[in-house]
Amino acid sequence: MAFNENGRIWFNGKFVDWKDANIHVLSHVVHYGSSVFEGIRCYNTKNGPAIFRLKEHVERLFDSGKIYRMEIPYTVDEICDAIKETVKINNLKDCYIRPVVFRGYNELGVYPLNCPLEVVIAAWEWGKYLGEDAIENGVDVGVSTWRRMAPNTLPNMAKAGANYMNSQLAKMESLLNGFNEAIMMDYGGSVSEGSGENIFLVKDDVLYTPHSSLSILSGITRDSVTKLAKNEGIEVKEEAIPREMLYLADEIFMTGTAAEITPVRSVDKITVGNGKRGPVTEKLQKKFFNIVEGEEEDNFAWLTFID
Ligand code: PPE
Repeated sequence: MAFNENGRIWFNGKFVDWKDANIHVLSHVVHYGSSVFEGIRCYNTKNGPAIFRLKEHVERLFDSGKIYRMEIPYTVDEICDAIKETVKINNLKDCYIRPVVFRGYNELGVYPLNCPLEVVIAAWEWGKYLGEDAIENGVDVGVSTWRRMAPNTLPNMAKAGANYMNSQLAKMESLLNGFNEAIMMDYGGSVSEGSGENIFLVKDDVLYTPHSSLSILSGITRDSVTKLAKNEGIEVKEEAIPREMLYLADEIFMTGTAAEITPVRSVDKITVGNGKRGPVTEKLQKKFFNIVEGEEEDNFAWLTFID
């Protein structure tokens, strides 16, 4: 992943040069993690660049803001337009888009409401999140000793910067232990999600994923995969998944905007299935990539074209 530092960033309604998109070190967000953000992908389909599920992402940004009493001074449509403009002005085709809303500079102290809200949209090229061959060959994951946030601690439904301190702990631990990614349990000990992905497993042709009450971010890729699977006649169950199901599953994959659909080939050094991408995973990947690459009809109306 490399930034193109010649790019332009949308900063509170205006485009500024990449190097000028700065904030003060005493901004509230730097000290207390007071931000909410999104990660969105734009794909270079054969009919031109198109953003995947733009409106749903922007609506989730506003939902995250609402939880933290952040009144974003733009409409959903204005942010959608600004995102399209950001891709366009930077001449990007395949890219990752990062809108972020945060509490800026005025005073310090935990109480945030006297600090101004700042809204920023940046975009850059970001290849495969978990490695170039991960989509085909899968990744090795470890169950983290860190759990996902318990209810009444930090709201998992908000995609808040502060949540990613938890993700960082799990990610560092997993990489230092020789894995590619972590899977965290929820406070009750059942499977929750990865540091930046939701998780699915296949057992006897049924697709399982942790229910939204199990400390997950309600992923938009998760929702897309669920819809694709149902459309293919695959049964999908959202429920509590015990840890040991990870060892017994026929197939496991992780989903996220950055990670897309990435197979898991081992958990805690126990091989998943036969250690290769399974048929259900492959089928769903194919459907997903066909849609985002424009090879197949966009029947779900998931794509917003830039031009
Ligand atoms: N759970 C977490 C904790 C998470 O961060 C993501 C996305 C998901 C689930 C999947 O959500 P969705 O993208 O709507 O399908 N993680 C974002 C940030 C990754 C990063 O390293 O930064 C992403 O994939 O954009």
